[in-house]
Parts: sequence; structure tokens; C-alpha cells
Amino acid sequence: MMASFEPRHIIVTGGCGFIGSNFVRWVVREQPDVHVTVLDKLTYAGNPQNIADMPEDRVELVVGDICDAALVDRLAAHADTIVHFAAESHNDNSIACPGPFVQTNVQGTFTLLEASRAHGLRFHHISTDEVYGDLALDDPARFTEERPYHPSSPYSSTKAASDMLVQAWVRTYGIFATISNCSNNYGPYQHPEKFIPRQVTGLLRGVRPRLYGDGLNVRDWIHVDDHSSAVWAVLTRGRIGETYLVGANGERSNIDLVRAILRVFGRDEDDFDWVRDRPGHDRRYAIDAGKLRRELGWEPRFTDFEEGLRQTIAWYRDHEPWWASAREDAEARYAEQRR
Ligand code: NAD
Ligand code: TDX
Repeated sequence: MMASFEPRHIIVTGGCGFIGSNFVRWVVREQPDVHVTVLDKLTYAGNPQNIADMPEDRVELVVGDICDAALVDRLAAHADTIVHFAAESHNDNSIACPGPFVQTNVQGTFTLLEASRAHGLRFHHISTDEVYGDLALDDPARFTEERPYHPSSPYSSTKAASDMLVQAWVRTYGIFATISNCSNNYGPYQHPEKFIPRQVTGLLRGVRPRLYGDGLNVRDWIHVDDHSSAVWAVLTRGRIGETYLVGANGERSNIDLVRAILRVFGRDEDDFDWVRDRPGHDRRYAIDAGKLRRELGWEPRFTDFEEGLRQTIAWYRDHEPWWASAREDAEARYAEQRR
């Protein structure tokens, strides 16, 4: 077993978003000696309520932009680690308006890398399986770390660019960085623009689910807490300069998933609408997480997807004030895209 790294003071970028806030909650619960500074711009996707109940002596929130080099440098002087979640994260938005994706995902990652270099920080970069493009439905292959990058959307191409900046900063400047590329996350605090929360909050409002294209596109689902434990494994025990794919064998077609959601609501399985497809819509993602499992001994805990889905639906049922206005705004954006 390799020597392990013990973070003491982590800057979590994007810690008021879906995965970042779940990671902060996970760290506070599982790692009692770690202090967290959240750096978040509070875009439409960031909500300070997501971490408002965290203990003040463990978690502080700095509202600011990861592209602000002076601010990032000031924070980096008092930390030993950056875990970088902040991004523009939604494919449909990236198609409608790509500019903020280039700015935050590429320029923002550059800014954080420069601060990590200047202060000798450990840097962990959160990325996506979408950098590999897509697989055919009948392809027996799954993504591995060796697969060439082939991103399809403005979102995934900016994530691919940011991964490559990290790789170059490791090789050229010798910074202490790792990358993880994860499949589709689900769980509490996910923005109602995304697939599962959109359909669930819609059903809670009496609106039928909306399926893009033929509904046969496949996504590989993982519970957000399993993503957090994988990030922790890579951060503390991963090899510097390496990429680790994160996934939990959760492949499902969108139509099967919509039907599973409808079943939980006791509704007819065909109670959904077809809508206009997403341009460039990736067909299938599938992750082989063998390297993470073999090298770092990581295992997912949420192996019963139906149960994880029921818990997630219950969370949205119980948190209507959390999602109500975000859902309205997201639906206004979808109406412009006729989706
Ligand atoms: P999200 O959209 O829910 O949250 C993003 C957060 O980043 C928000 O709190 C937002 O305010 C903040 N942010 C955006 N621009 C910023 C800026 N310029 N400066 C500071 N903060 C800024 O996203 P998410 O779904 O939680 O995704 C988090 C990360 O995980 C992203 O890097 C994404 O690419 C990656 N990822 C997501 C998934 C998924 O299924 N959601 C899967 C794999 C990887
Ligand atoms: O209303 C919908 N109907 C529908 O059929 C929505 C919102 C989506 N879809 C489809 C598109 C995708 O095939 O469902 C699938 C999932 O869509 P999203 O939730 O938008 O996720 P995806 O595009 O797969 O990207 C997600 O996973 C990878 C995250 O948003 C990314 O940040 C992450 O990198």
C-alpha cells in the first residue's frame, strides 16, 4: 500500500452545488479532523442552503469566482488541498449558451492550477465520463482510463480541456494532482434541471415526465455518496498524475428510468411525453471502474438502485421549498429550447 496523504484544510470549489455540497457533508460526517473552505460563485446552480447546517468551526463559505486569481491565491495560502468541483455542468445550457462553460471550466481550472503550483497544494480535479464521447448501444465495451478523448458537447469539450490542463501541469510543473472521471450522479440536492429531479419534481407538480429523442440513450448511474467516497480514496491514496474512472455498474436507458420513477409514484408506465431530442445527444456511457477498485480497494455502498431512487424521490417530496423556484427557472429555460 502506498503512503497516504492526510488533508487538513481543503478548499472545495463548487461546494454549494449538487456533488460539491454532498462531498462537504460527507467529509464533515466521515473525516473529523478536516477543515473545509467552500469557494462558490453561487450561480443559478449554487445554493448556500445546501451547507447551511454544517458546523461553523468545520466549514466556511467564501462567495467568489474561481477565475478570480487574487482571491484564489489568498485562499490557497491557508490551505493544503483543493478539491475542484466548480463548473458549469448542464449539457442543454452549454448548447444554448457555451460562453460561461469555456470561462468557468477552462479559465477557472487554469486559475486553480496556478495557485496550486504557487503554493504546493495537493489538487484533485473532478471530471466526467463524457470526455470519452459515447458508445453504441450494442458495443460490449465500457470506458477505461486508456480510451482516447472524444467529447461531443460544449460542456464535455470544456471538461476535456480542463482535464488536459491538469495533465500538462503535472508533467511540466510537477504539481501534485489527480483526476477522477465519474458517471451520472443521483441523490439529494441535485438541481431540478437534471433528468431525475426534473421528472420527480414534475410529477410532484402533476406534470408528465419528458423524454428526449427515442428514450433509448443509456446513462450509468451512481449515488452521489459513492462518488464522494471514491474522491476521498483518490485524494488520499491515489497516485499523483493518474486518472481514475468512477462508476458503479448502473447502466440504464432513460425510458427504463422514467418507468421506474413512474412506478414509485404509482402511475401508469406510459404516462410520459416525448420531446425534441438534444442536438449531438450522446447515446451511451458505461464505466469500467476496475482500476479504482483494484488499486484503492474502493467499493460502492449503494448497490440497490431502486432503493436509492426511492430515497431520492422521498427527499424531493420532503424538500419542496428547496426546489420550487429553481424548477420554475429551469422550466422557463427548457421552454425556450422547446424541451
Ligand atoms: P452543479 O451545477 O450542481 O454545481 C456547480 C457549482 O459550481 C455551483 O454551486 C455553482 O455555483 C458553482 N460555480 C459555477 N461556476 C463557478 C465559478 N466560476 N466560480 C465558483 N463557483 C462556481 O454541478 P454538479 O452536478 O454538482 O457537478 C459538480 C462537478 O462534477 C462538475 O465539475 C461536473 O463536471 C462534475 N460531474 C458531474 C456529474 C453529474 O452527474 N452531475 C458527473 C460527473 C462529473
Ligand atoms: O428532461 C429530460 N429528458 C431527457 O430525456 C432531461 C433533462 C434529460 N433527458 C436525457 C438526456 C440524457 O440522455 O436524460 C439523460 C440525462 O440527462 P442529464 O441529467 O442532463 O445528464 P447528462 O447530459 O447525461 O450529464 C450528466 O452526467 C454527466 C451531468 O449533467 C453532467 O454534469 C455529468 O458530467
